[in-house]
Amino acid sequence: AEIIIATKNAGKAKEFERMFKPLGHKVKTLLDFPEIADVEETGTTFEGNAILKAEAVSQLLDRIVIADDSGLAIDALEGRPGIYSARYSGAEKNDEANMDKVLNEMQDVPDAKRQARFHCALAVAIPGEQTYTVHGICEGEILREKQGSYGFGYDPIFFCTAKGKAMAELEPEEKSQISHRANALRKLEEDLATLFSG
Ligand code: ITT
Repeated sequence: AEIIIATKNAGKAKEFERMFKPLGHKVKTLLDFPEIADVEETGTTFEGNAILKAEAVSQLLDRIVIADDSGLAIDALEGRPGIYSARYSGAEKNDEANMDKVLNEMQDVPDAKRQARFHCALAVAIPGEQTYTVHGICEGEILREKQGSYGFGYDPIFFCTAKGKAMAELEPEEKSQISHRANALRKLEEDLATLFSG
């Protein structure tokens, strides 16, 4: 079936397409619905923001909609950038500037204290039913410089423990095995088979 993901982030969109394909689903995102305005992310948690995005778009389209709210939490920065990951460096969404800000803030943090993790909350909004969420994480460390060119966002400065490489050095299919997004989606697989059967 066709699954709608309430995201305007092209990097997320590509990953969802890749992950849903083997499950037999096609993905549409807000990049396919340019008339739908940005939803204000006024929540205080990944879950809260994912619910806001999923419900807003589900109401507009009267369809089942999944939203992804995600980000990077760095221990030495008390969990920042966290829910502010997309705009950490300022008003504009700018991956390079965001990474530069993190590298700068992490400059004096020793190797032993560079632990971080990606979070992904997925919200499923179903017309007439209660919205629910699942959550996935991916553990790693903040590198001292950018490495690799795959992926998006903070991938070049994130050393992925599970793979022993920078996230941006992983081929897309490798990232889709171990990412926070993949770990969250795995928890939805059975539900999706039921929700979108036929
Ligand atoms: P939508 O709300 O339209 O989905 P967004 O980019 O604004 O797009 P978020 O508010 O969830 O989405 O912010 C997520 C940010 O966290 C994203 O912009 C990246 O900077 C970072 N991020 C999330 N997942 C990531 C990943 O797999 N790799 C690298 N960075 C990631």
